[in-house]
Amino acid sequence: MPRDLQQFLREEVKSTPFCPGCGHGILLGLILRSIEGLGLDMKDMLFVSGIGCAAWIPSPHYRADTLHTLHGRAVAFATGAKLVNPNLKVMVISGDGDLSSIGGNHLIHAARRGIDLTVICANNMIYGMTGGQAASTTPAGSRSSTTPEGNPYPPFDLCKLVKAAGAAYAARGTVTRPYELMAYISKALETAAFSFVEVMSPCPTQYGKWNELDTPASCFDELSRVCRSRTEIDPEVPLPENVVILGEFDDQ
Ligand SMILES: Cc1ncc(C[n+]2csc(CCOP(=O)(O)OP(=O)(O)O)c2C)c(N)n1
Ligand SMILES: [Mg+2]
Repeated sequence: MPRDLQQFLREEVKSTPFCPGCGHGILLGLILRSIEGLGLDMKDMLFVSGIGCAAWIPSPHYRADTLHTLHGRAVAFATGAKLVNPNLKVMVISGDGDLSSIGGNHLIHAARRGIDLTVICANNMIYGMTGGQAASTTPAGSRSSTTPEGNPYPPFDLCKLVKAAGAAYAARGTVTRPYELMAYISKALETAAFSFVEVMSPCPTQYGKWNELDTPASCFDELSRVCRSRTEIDPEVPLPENVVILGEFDDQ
C-alpha cells in the first residue's frame, strides 16, 4: 500500500483475511485511492458491510466509522444511518450474495427510494466465505457446491436491475482493470443519490475450485478474458460464453 494510503488504514490490523488471488484486497485499495483522489475526509464517512469475505473490506481495515452488520442487511443499516445523519457520506461495501441474494429486496428498494448511498458490490459470482454455494450472480452453467452439475439459472444483471429500480448511477467494472474501476467508484461517490458499482472480483478458492480455475493466475486471466467494455464490442467478433459487459449503465 503506498504511504499516502496508510493514513486510511488501521495500523493494528496486521494480517489479511483474503486468500491468495482474491480480488477483494485490490478493491480495498482502489476504493481508498478513489476517496483520496476526491479529497474526501474519512471523518465524514461511514462504511457499512454485511457478512461474507467482501464484508471484511471496510471492517476492520478502514480507519473510519464502520458498521459490520447482519447478512443481507447492510443497505437497511446504511439507510437508517443516513436518515439519522444526512451529512454522512455513506458507502456500503459488501458481496454479491449479501447484497443481491439475501439482501436483494433492500437493494432494489433503496434504489427506488433514491436514498443517497454509494453501494459497492464485490461480485465473485459465488458465496465465497461459506463454502462456494451458488448465488443469484453465478453464471449459467458454472459449477458450485450447490450446483455441482452446473447452474441451471441465469444470473441477475445487477446494474440493469438497480437502474430499472431507480438508481441514479450504475456501473460495472473489474479489479482486472483498476483505473477504469476507480473512475466508476469516484463517479458513484460524486452522485448525490443512489449509486451502485458492481465489481467483478476473482475467487480462486471457491469459484475457481469448482470451475477448474483454482490458481490465482488462471482465475484472474479467465475473468479478464470474459470481460468486454460496452464501447469495445465489435458486432463482427463473437462474444465469449458468459460475457461480462463492463461500463456505465446510464441509458435506461
Ligand atoms: C441470515 C444468515 N443466513 C446465512 C448466513 C451465512 N452466510 C454468511 S456470508 C454468506 C454468503 C456471503 O457471500 P457473498 O456476500 O457473496 O460474499 P463473499 O464471501 O463471496 O465475498 C452466507 C450464506 C448468515 N451469516 N446469516
Ligand atoms: Mg460472493
